[in-house]
Amino acid sequence: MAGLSSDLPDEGRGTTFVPFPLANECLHDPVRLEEQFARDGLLFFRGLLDPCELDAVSEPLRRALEAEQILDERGHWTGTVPSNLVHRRVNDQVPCAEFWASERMVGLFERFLGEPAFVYRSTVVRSYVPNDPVYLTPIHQDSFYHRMNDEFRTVWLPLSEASLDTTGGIAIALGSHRAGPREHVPQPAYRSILTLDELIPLGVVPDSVKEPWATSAVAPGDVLAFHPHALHRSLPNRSSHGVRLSMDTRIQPARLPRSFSATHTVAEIQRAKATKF
Ligand SMILES: O=C(O)CCC(=O)C(=O)O
Repeated sequence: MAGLSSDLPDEGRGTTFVPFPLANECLHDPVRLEEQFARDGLLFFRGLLDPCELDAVSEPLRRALEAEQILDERGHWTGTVPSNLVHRRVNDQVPCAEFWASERMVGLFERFLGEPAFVYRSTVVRSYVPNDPVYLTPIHQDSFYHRMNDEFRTVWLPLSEASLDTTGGIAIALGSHRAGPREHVPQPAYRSILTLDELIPLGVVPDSVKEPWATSAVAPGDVLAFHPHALHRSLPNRSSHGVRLSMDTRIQPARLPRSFSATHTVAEIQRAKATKF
């Protein structure tokens, strides 16, 4: 029977992190790209996008956060902690689908998969304020939540600067995908960022992770892609006034069948869940 983990959100204190291996040099070499991905379960590209290309999503995001009084006009945190309702309203105001459909992103996705890609509609836009660890994601594998196939990749883009000592970011256990699916158990110290019910997220017990944790300071323009079985988690925001902004979606070969979460936005998925009960 699955155990119940009552750990407080693991703040990563005491954990030693290695940097994400850089994949920039492999971008135009499909064989090396595939080798690196098979070894690490992730591809990290520094400065791959021009930060201006991200304005199409980061400007509406910042405006939505200002309207919700989470950010002030200087882009600093106001001290207001967003509820999951606010997270959802903000998520809805960012034109993610249009951004992913841009020629630049479509070209990148094809390079990552080596074939035409389908982009999941369920993009998650994250705005993590200081000292609010309950909405961070516990250690998990995306394959646990998106089960149609194991051929998808998560694509994660920072929309603000983030690092271990400032606004946090994301950590991935290097090579952890190679051990396949892991047991996920309830993580009662966490809450899901976008669901409106009291659903307790499921995650992997920290002590069971033996692979080295990797993270790097990130900035808009960097691109991270990772394997469905790669163990990963949010890192807490330790800054005084910075809000960590990022967005993530999944891509899969266009030829494969598509799950409900692939073909629906987060808001649509939540509405569908609400009408079932
Ligand atoms: O951005 C984060 O903190 C976590 C992202 C995540 O869990 C995911 O993309 O699956």
